[in-house]
Amino acid sequence: MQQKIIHIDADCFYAAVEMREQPQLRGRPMAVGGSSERRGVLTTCNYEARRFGLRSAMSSAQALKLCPQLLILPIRMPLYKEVSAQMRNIFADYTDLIEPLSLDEAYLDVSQSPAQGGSATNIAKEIRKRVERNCGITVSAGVAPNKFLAKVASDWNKPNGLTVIAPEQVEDFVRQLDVDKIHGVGKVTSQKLHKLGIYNCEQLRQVGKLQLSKHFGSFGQRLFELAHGRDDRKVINQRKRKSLSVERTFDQDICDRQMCLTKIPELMQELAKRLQHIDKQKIKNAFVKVKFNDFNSTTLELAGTTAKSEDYKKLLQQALLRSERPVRLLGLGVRFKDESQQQLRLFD
Ligand code: TTP
Ligand code: MG
Repeated sequence: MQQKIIHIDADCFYAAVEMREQPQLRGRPMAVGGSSERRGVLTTCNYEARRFGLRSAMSSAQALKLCPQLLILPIRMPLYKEVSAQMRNIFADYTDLIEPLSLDEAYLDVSQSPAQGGSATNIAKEIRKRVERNCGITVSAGVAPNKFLAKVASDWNKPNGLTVIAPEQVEDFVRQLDVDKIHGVGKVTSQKLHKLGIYNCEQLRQVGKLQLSKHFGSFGQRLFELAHGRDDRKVINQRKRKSLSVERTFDQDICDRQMCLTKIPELMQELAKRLQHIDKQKIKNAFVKVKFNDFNSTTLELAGTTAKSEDYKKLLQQALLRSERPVRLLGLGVRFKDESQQQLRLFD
């Protein structure tokens, strides 16, 4: 059966999260990394900085030489992990088949997804919109019949781009594709290919499987397949979704406990929307999550409920007693019954 794969990759991820936190950084070259005094390197930089030739893994000292006005911010992993989890939460609304490659990158197999009338392109559009609205960063997406092409596609119109390679476009797309765009073709292979006069996939095809194997071993065979746009790797299944939650990170941390409680109705509304297609019988319990401004978080659960407003109020009141610190994030969610366990019980 025809696969529909979406590959998502956030744009200058760590830098984008920092720009979201401090909007005054937008429009000027900035990076995230270690300081030049300590022989640090850039983890990434925004697109303004890339115009100066700056790249991930470049030493901070070298970067400052190329771009003296560069601002280098320290790395804040907990923050990036939080945004990554929020992104995955959005992906999980469309499919259980999600394969994360890193914090900011994932493959989604939406072949069976009923969302958007089954249109992978419209699912990708909706995901891009929702990530931008909820996480304050942009992601680029590629839609294609397999993993290889979806990844090439997400990179095609970066930043903030969407590229779709429909099955009938694969042939034309792949013929003109630069061999350097193939994942796994690094500097060495690329130079070797260029020496053989091979720059694009059309030329790669003409060389033939046998010659390619001779020069590149088993990778040569793979190159031949990819040059035809063929890739049968599956998206490696993530565990089945065990919970669904909505959460809000506040622009300003909230000190007032009463004020936190007033946030419940709007979160409830969002939760209800997300739960509309889900059988309420599957819900096992309700939980709240509170993250304090020191990034410590706590969750509190209530079993045997269908997630009512009063339940969340009670849970939240209790959870808020666990720290005196201002509140950074609030979440409401439900956990689902384990269906495999239910199945087993039937046979007991
Ligand atoms: P990438 O997706 O490779 O890069 P990016 O998101 O910063 O930029 P692009 O728009 O080109 O996708 O990596 C994701 C994050 O991983 C990146 O923001 C920082 C981190 N990272 C490192 O820490 N070291 C590295 O060498 C690279 C490449 C990334
Ligand atoms: Mg990225």
